[in-house]
Amino acid sequence: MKTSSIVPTSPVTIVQRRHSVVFLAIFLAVSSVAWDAVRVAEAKSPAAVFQLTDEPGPWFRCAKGSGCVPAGTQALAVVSPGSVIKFIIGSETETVHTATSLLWPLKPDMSDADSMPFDQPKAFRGTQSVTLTTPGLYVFVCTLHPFMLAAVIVDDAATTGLDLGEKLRLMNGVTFPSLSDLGVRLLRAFFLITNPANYQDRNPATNPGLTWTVSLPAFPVRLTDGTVISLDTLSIVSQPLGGPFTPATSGVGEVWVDAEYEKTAGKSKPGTVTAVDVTTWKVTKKAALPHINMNNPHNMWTDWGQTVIFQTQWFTNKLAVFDRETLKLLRNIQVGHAPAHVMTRVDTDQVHVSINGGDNVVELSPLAANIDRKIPVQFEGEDPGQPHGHWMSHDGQTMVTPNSNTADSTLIDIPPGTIAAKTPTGTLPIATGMMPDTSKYYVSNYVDSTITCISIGPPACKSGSSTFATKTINLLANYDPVSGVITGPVGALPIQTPVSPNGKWMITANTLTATITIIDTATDELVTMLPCSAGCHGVNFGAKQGGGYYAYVSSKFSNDLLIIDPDPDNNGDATDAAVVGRALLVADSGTLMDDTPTQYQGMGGQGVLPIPLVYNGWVQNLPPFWKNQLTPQQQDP
Ligand SMILES: [Cu+2]
Repeated sequence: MKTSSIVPTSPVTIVQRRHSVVFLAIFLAVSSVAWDAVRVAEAKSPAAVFQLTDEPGPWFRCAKGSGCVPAGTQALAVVSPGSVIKFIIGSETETVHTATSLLWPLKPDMSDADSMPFDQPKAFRGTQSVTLTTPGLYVFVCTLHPFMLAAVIVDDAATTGLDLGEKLRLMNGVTFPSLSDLGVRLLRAFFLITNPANYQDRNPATNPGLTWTVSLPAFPVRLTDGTVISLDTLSIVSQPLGGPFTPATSGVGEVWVDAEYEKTAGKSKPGTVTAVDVTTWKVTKKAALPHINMNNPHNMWTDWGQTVIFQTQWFTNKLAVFDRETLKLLRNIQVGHAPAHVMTRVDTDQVHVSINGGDNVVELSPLAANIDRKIPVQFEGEDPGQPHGHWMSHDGQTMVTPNSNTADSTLIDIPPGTIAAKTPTGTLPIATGMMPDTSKYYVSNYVDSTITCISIGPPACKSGSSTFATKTINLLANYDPVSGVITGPVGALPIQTPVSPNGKWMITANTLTATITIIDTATDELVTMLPCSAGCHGVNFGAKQGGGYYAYVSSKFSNDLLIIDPDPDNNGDATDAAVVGRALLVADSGTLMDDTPTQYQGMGGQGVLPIPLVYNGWVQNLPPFWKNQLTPQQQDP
């Protein structure tokens, strides 16, 4: 097959490839015997092999095969109909993943493309293959780590431009024209996410003009109604970026942020844990833990004394524990595949780690010295829930999990470790937030762009003057996916969604729209939206000096931390919420470090942990040193 050696890198080579595909089609038309031989050959040698990695950008690295197309991204393949695509989860990653169809084309009769949807019953190590025949754009995602993306374009050689498909369908069933605002946003997002050269550098020292470019390749693509455009016309060119600025009022303590993609000299795997002093807004500490090759640090919590950082390594099976002051490693304990989030239990100081690649939450003894229990999130015989961002109640009695694999949420009675309730959610539930009185909790549904409100006791989810056991809040209600018209607060692909310590607001980081949405828990309605950075991801609340709270927001494809004041005039109403500061996550000469940053500095913002902990239940346990820095109201929310 002549096509196997041609790798399109520019429109010119695309055309060359097209000619050879046409030639191949003619050749095959005269020989069905040859066609069979080709099918056998394809089955043996896939048109594209995606190697799953722990490396920022090429998480699905198109490793070999005729289809791999270098286009800034290394996660794109262009293949002919009938091609076999292979996914390998092996030596280049330390944990389990999935290769799941996130998006696929529809046939003219509006039915799904052949072989779609494509998924596995649970996260795995090994290989999976899928044969793609229907022309159009396919995007594959890991449902554990949803920034891991691969794209395959199945191109019909008889048409002009690479076929993206007339209409596309998301894994939750939503259908939209490829030529639409949503289609364009998703295309840009793919080339942004999978190519770190497109990330936002907000450091004036390395990006003096503070501009941002997202480059898409100059490939001709065919969209709805046969419209052919060059993909690079969708590029974002030299857009101005906000740089660092400091809030007028200090915070209390420090904020730790997982810069999950930052590379350092002393290890092969990515990720640092970065501390920002919230009175000087400087990076004071950066832990890379090179001696354990810390891999993709994702989420953190601390103990009663605020002395250690519990650090999940999302692309391994381990939880690291290090000293918050000295960065000295205390232990690196095996907990289970793809540990995602960690929180403590206020009554015992035990540590709970969600096992995203499995079926349970691990409970460890104080300071994570030993594993005490594994608490299942599903009933016996059910598919593993693969829980992600759990939340714990103010009294240590209740835990809730968003089960990314089973589109539901589990309410766990912690002392006996039993399931009190399981409630259906939207597609790919990823994080939770809970009211300080344990009356209700919220689940963000990543693919649906919705929030599910779930009552814990009597109905507590508000709709007008009524209360309901559950409620779905649509973060896209004010958005037209075709025209792109926005008529109110909007959030697409929501992630972390904590409730403020005083129970008044829930703040959600939305990764596709780069927006922060705020929901008033008294009405369970959206009240406002604020701009975020690319890949908006993590949120947690810390104390504002003199009273009130700041929400600290991290972003994956940017090197900043946003400081949000949800209620600047302190009247309980969040309609005047504002971005009051932006801190850089890049080390400077005053930063205590255990390794030297080399690449993607401060990038990959995910877990956020303000010290001292100020959530109800945790704040009461603070040592005097921290408690004395809080107002009476902050000490007893
Ligand atoms: Cu993954």
